[in-house]
Amino acid sequence: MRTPLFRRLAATAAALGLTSLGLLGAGAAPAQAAVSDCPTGYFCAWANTDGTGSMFKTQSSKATLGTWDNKFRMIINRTPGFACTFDEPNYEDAAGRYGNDGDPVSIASRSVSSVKIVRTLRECDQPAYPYWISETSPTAAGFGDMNGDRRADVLVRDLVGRLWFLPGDGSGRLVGTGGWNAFNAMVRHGDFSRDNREDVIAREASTGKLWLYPGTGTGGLGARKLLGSGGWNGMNALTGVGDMNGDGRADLYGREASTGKLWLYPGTAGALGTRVLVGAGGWNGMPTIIANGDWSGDGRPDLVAAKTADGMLYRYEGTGRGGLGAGDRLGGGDWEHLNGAF
Ligand SMILES: [Ca+2]
Ligand SMILES: [Ca+2]
Ligand SMILES: [Ca+2]
Ligand SMILES: [Ca+2]
Repeated sequence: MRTPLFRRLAATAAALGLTSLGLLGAGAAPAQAAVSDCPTGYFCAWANTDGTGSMFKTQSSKATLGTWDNKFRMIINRTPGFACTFDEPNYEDAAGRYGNDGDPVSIASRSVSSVKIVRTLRECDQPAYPYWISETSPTAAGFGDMNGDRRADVLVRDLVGRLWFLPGDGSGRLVGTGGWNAFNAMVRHGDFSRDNREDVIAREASTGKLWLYPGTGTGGLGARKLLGSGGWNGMNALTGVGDMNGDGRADLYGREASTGKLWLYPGTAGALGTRVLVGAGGWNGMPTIIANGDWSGDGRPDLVAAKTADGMLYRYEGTGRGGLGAGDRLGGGDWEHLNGAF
């Protein structure tokens, strides 16, 4: 026979040496309540605040609640993410947001009519990805265009390690279902597999390995290929810059944390060749290094960096042979307060 939730709580409290039920929290639902009744991965609800009677449960969002309409009085969220309740059907009129901390709670609203089950909190009332709009480029090979529609695209990783492709029309598409939080550096801007499609390079935090994720040409990424077998955690900046040495293959710049040296890793046939020293030192004084294509208009990609010492932004013109010219001050100031720009 099912033991009423509150009685079970009282028994638990007694076992823990809590002599007063008041210690369980007046008004709030007691901790450790019907956890065992609600399966892992589910959102559950009861029509009363003592956890007795039948239990509602779901693993996915429900736009309407049928016989449970306006009946929720106590809930527990055991999904991997968040549960959002709404006072109207179809996720209208937000009522509450609940994390998965393991405790059942009595809820304030007595008129819940829909419930959304999501991975990140922002999805209670927004898409999982930010809003991104870009204009059509006048040239065919628009910078940062992963799907060949001449609009610059954005890839974003969310808090739970999913990867989203934002094509520049305000929409978003899931291109990585999870696991992307295993990477502590992700680099774009370059076709490393040489199929005219922009790729992604990612560094695995636990191993220091460098992986190539070839772009599919539609915003997604294909099966990965090992580019570097280890040691890449010794770099405190990795920047995809396009073709710096003029051989038609995209290259990578890496800044060595221990020396402040800047290295060019030339792209070869789907791999990286022997590195070449580009900057003998001092690059650790540049908290922000931006590879944004050709700034000077000579068709060769350049590098832009901010110096901590004076807070100014400098353009380092690509020589076309892998090297960089002397820095030209672009003007502006206060860049020393930033440690990243993309
Ligand atoms: Ca595009
Ligand atoms: Ca490619
Ligand atoms: Ca190259
Ligand atoms: Ca240039």
